[in-house]
Amino acid sequence: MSVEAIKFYQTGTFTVGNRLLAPEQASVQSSEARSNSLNCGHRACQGCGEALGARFVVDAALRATQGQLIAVNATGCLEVFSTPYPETSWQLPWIHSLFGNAASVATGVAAANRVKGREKLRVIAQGGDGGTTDIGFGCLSGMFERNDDVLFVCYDNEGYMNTGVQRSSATPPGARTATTPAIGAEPGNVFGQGKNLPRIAMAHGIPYVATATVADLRDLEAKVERAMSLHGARYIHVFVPCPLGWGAASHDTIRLARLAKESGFFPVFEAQHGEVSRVSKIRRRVPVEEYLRPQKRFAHLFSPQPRTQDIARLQALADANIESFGLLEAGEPGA
Ligand SMILES: Cc1ncc(C[n+]2csc(CCOP(=O)(O)OP(=O)(O)O)c2C)c(N)n1
Ligand code: SF4
Ligand SMILES: [Mg+2]
Repeated sequence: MSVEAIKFYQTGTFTVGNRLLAPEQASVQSSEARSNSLNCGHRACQGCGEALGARFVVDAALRATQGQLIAVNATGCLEVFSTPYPETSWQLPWIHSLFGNAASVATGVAAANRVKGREKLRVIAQGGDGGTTDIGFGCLSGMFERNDDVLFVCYDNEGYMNTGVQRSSATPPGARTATTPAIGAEPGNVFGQGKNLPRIAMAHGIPYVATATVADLRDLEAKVERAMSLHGARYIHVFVPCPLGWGAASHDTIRLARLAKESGFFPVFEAQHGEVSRVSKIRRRVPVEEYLRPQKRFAHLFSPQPRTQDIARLQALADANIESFGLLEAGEPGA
């Protein structure tokens, strides 16, 4: 499948697109037949990366399945802002699970479809990083281990945003959250290594694991399409900036996602049956500082005095990703 980056032909409008390309190369969003799965009227904050990511993911999954799709949604921002009872912004069959059991509910939906002989009906489960890396982790691991026919999508905004920005196991070191305040000798998140869910998913040997960001939406769509062309347990981890929780400008969502990728802080790759099969190379390497500075959750690393050791620690995480995933083009310094 050839994939063209999404082009914004008319800056300043909502026109997103690739309309001038052949239909098979055009993005899902540029198609008149797009399903608008997550409709207007939802209550996400301005610039919410999660709303953007979910819209692209579910629309792509709907196209890939010719509309034969059921979504299971863990508790979290995505569920809360899209379904204030009795309203909903979803344009597909959608079920709200508990905070921690979206993977199990999705497994049940897939099993029910099988029993009913609805072979074409596919299942997607989605949740935030808290619902995935923390409370939902056991259910998800079980879903992977049984190789249940579900695509699970994690929208990673690095914290429990729905309940007021608490720390999760996906919160980066040093970041300020409501439960890791920027005070004392070690301000911000004191816990260090985090929990690398894509790597853990790969360790289960499942057919497909991918990471993506909302800075490259065509890449995200293509990964969803690839995942839906396969059966068994599949996992996509999408990096989705959260302006409210990160203390970032709402117009910086795409820029921050791009900087996370271009600094190596968030590696973008695909893996099949436990082995990395493709990585998105860094196009213009930037220091991690460029990614950290626009976010108030890292402000204490720069003022009143620069906390050089903490910044160096974050840079070291990015460097380790660059090294282990081979994110630099051959010939680039450090490659
Ligand atoms: C068992 C249980 N504990 C706590 C909660 C409260 N709760 C609902 S959503 C949420 C955090 C969601 O964080 P995340 O999964 O990262 O999604 P986000 O809101 O960041 O998108 C919490 C703590 C709950 N609903 N159920
Ligand atoms: S708090 Fe963050 S994740 Fe939740 S709706 Fe606002 S921007 Fe989106
Ligand atoms: Mg979250």
